[in-house]
Amino acid sequence: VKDDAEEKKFNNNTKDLLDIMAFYSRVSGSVGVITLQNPPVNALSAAVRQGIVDTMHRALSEPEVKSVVICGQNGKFCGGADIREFRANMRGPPLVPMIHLIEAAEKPVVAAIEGVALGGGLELALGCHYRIAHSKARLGLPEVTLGLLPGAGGTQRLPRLIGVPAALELITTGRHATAAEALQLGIVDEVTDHSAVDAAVKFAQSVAGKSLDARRISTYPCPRSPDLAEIFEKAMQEVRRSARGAIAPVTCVQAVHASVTLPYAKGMERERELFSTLFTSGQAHALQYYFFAQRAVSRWSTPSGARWDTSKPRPVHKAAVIGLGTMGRGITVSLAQAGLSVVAVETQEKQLLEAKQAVSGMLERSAKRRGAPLAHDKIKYSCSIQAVADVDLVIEAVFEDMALKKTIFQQLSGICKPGTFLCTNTSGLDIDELASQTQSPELVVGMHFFAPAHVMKLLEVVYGPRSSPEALATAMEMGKKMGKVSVAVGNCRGFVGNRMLKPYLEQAFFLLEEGATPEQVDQVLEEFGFAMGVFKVSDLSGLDVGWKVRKADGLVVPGSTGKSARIRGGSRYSPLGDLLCEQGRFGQKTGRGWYQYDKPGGRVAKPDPWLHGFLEEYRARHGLVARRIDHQEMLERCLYALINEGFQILQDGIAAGPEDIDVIYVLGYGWPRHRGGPMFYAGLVGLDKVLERLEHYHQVYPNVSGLKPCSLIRKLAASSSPPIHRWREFIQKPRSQL
Ligand code: TC6
Repeated sequence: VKDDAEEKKFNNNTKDLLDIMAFYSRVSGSVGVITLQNPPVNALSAAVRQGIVDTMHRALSEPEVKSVVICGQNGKFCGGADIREFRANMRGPPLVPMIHLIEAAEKPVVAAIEGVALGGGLELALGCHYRIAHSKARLGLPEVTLGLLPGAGGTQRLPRLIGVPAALELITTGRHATAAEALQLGIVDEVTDHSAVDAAVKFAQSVAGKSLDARRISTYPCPRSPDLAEIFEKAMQEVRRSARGAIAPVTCVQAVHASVTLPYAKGMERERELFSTLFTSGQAHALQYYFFAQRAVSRWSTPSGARWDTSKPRPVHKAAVIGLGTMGRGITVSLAQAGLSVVAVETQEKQLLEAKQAVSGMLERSAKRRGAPLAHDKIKYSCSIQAVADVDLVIEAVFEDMALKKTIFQQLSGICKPGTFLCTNTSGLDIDELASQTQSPELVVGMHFFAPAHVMKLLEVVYGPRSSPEALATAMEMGKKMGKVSVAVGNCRGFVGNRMLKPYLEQAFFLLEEGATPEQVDQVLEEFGFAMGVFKVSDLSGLDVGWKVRKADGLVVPGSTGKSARIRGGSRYSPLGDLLCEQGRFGQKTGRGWYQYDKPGGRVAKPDPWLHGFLEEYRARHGLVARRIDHQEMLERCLYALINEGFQILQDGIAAGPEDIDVIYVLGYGWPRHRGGPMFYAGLVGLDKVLERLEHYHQVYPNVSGLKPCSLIRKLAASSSPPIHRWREFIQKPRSQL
């Protein structure tokens, strides 16, 4: 129910802002120019929409004005609807009639597209009669990535303009097209290397007074071909396969289908109907939360009060990578592609040669596939660690072995020029222990890359208790330069990602002991939306990795029997992973693990009867009676144990906020993006419900510490489960660490 006084106040405010949100001017006497003004991306907020409507009316009513240009300030046409408004009461003129007003105009309207025309921004341009783009502009309908469909006529106009197959591809992937591609597809009429606004004004003058009958896309018939039914069937199969449970891509196909089967007006009704369903869905909420979370993590802070806006990064021109195994190679490629000079060090000549060839191949492949720069000449290879003497930053990427890493840090501390940042690509070792090997511990930080390092977007930047804010800021900035999403995390065993993985994996092992198979557990997780279940991932990354860590921790006791075999330090322990490794089953690389593969290095996982027999024998040996475990229990135990650890991490101050954890899980661990991340998911399920289930499982399994609800989740649930953006208020500030 609208509050009249409030509405009036809003309208007055909007009126005050009109000149700011859509600026009107007259150019060359006869062209009305409407400039969207809403930094940073000229999103179509209520005030901008109001501004467009008002200035359009003005342009149409002024007899001197013969044509109109719509553009955006600061070289950006428009980034689409204002996503921040989606969760508030929608006000101001709606987008669809606003675009109709433009399309129906009797004076030609030309869109001058610079920077971006995305989502509602492109839909606005499609309502114009002509489109001129700058050669560097990017155009697209990315609504699907926000759990929506292009609901301002995009699903009805784009297929009419460029045909069904191309429209389907752009709408269901949400990808951005370059101006050159947009020209080739027929989305824009002209591309210029100079000012698109100047070109559009000239163009507008040239078309003034011409008939617009053939320029209104909504009046076009949708291009038809005899294989349309097949095209839709294939598109539907493809989105169902790749969407992993996301509903928006499927709904996008349905909306485009309406453009072919229904007249325009009816198609628009169908678009609105489908849009409304998506708009209120939990998935749209999750994806929009994730959009802002991914941007929020760059505004990092630490418990000691160091912050992104008060800590200055130092420029890095030359970097070094020590150790050219799989990770070191990927990091070298990323650094070189970011334009840095790189010294790549591997002490064994043969390995160095192999690495050089591999890195060249990786550079060539990513140049071919993703248009990345061919940066061979940026890299200098060396067998000697002395070669790093003049670099600004070193990333050590040798084996995950503390003794070896310590030796290297001692060497680096002596070799490098003063002030060189020393970073380690460890996935969980103590940063402080490494820092203590150097003369300047404040220059040491962790940079935890994910394999393959030149492809994966995530970087955990780990600050130790003595890392300086400048070192942290520099590593964060380096990540950004490499095209990564960097998340600052505190120093603890496994940091954020791997620390949360531990209780999750533990539950998966326990489920096998109690009667499940790896296939059943994986199926439940894949149905939830994970790209791969926990056992398939484990086979892919190698079972020996965790085994090595457990051995170093003294958890592996070969040949142990009886009750003690399944207890460590008073807590339940499953030796199943250790037993598989003892059999030489390391996963894909040995052709056997939790599944079997046709050969070592094979990728297609098949159920292994040997493993099923092994599990039966194991249960019999330990007096365990297999039971049928339902899907709900499997899912809850795996996910809630992981989420519980996430709350503990927040409470310990290792992650600054839930957004940091969610971004790490989506980008690094295959958590389905349309579920927002584990912490968002917990909020969506309801913290009281998650707490109740954890309490239940902890009662059933009192010796599993991972199921004991953390005090933060209790505190939040007791405070009526506040929305996720308020959780930080409930986290007690730990004592200063930096
Ligand atoms: C739609 O149009 C639906 C239509 C149908 C309706 C019926 N709204 O990414 P950056 C903020 S759905 C609000 O760091 P870049 C962003 O949060 C929309 N805010 O910059 C950030 O704020 P912060 C379809 C937005 O240069 C700041 O702007 N459109 C919006 O790396 C800078 O952003 C899209 O999906 C927005 N639409 O990339 C496009 N866009 O500084 C979404 C950005 O407070 N946007 N912000 O953190 C993008 O993909 C990128 O922002 C970009 C610019 C490519 C436009």
